[in-house]
Amino acid sequence: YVLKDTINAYEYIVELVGRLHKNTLTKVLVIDDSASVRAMLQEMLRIQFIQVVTAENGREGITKLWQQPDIKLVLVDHEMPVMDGFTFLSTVRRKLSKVQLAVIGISGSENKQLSAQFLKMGANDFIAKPFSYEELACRVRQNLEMQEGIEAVRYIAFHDYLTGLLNRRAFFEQGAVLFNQNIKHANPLAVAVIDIDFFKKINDAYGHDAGDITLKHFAAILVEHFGANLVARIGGEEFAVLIDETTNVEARFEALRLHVASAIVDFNNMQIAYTISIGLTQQSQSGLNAMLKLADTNLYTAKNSGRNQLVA
Ligand code: GH3
Ligand code: MG
Ligand code: MG
Ligand code: MG
Ligand code: MG
Repeated sequence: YVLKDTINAYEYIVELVGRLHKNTLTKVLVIDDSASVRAMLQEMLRIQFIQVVTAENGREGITKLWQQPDIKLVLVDHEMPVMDGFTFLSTVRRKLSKVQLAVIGISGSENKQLSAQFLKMGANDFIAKPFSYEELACRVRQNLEMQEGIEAVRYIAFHDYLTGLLNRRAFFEQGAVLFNQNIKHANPLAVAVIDIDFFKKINDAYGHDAGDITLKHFAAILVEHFGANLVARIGGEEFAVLIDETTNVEARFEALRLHVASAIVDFNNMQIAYTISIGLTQQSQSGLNAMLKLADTNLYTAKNSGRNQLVA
């Protein structure tokens, strides 16, 4: 009875925590033609606070996967009617890499080649039946942790630590993708390069920390105005925006400039005022770099014409 009560209490906690964290629970897809295997795997994962989605064959698995892009990991059987594990895997890998989705193959077959085949076809890992609860838990954990680690590294690689904006690398990579998509559909684009005026003087007069706060302050204003677009910190006090529409763009950047010019940064009893210069172009070019060059030329003109202005 003591054991039973303990199990009941544990189950209750699992249920409760599961319900509380419904939205943040890691989602795993289990694909197996056997209802009892699905039920067993579901139970084993559920007590690890994992949200389980199930499918009876590869085809159903594919459908669920495309419908639920928040699925982080798939446990897939080998032999199944309609679509087997290998076909499922090769279909998935045409769209999602090992880094984007972890797939663990499972099979009870005597054929020892299966594990190697699964791995060669792009599985992240393989579990042979019969397996212990411990082994399943460890392998699932390990693969999920690896995904999380890669995700964290990717975030760091593409974001600026100080402002949280996209960094220069992300701007050029994501910008090129956006640029090519829009060129294909003949959509007009706008590119702006924004530079804080006399930023060196802010550092000199108020200190480097105040300079950092000013950069964060500007980044927040920039997101307020252009958060729906591709916004990045591409240099020390230089920012870039790529917009895939051209209505009112000049007026919107002018509003940004005026907002900054009338704002005050409050830091350690210092009131810091600053301005920005903006180089904007809406002239279609063969590539993102060419557009940036035009925007840069306009920025240079803005700087040489007295700063705190927009040149388009
Ligand atoms: P201009 O109006 O011509 O742009 O003048 P400026 O002083 O803004 O330009 P300059 O290129 O001479 O100086 C930029 C300064 O920005 C130099 C550098 O020390 C500072 N800077 C670059 N990155 C950071 C940062 O992350 N934090 C702080 N506090 N300063 C930075
Ligand atoms: Mg099977
Ligand atoms: Mg500057
Ligand atoms: Mg400069
Ligand atoms: Mg600069």
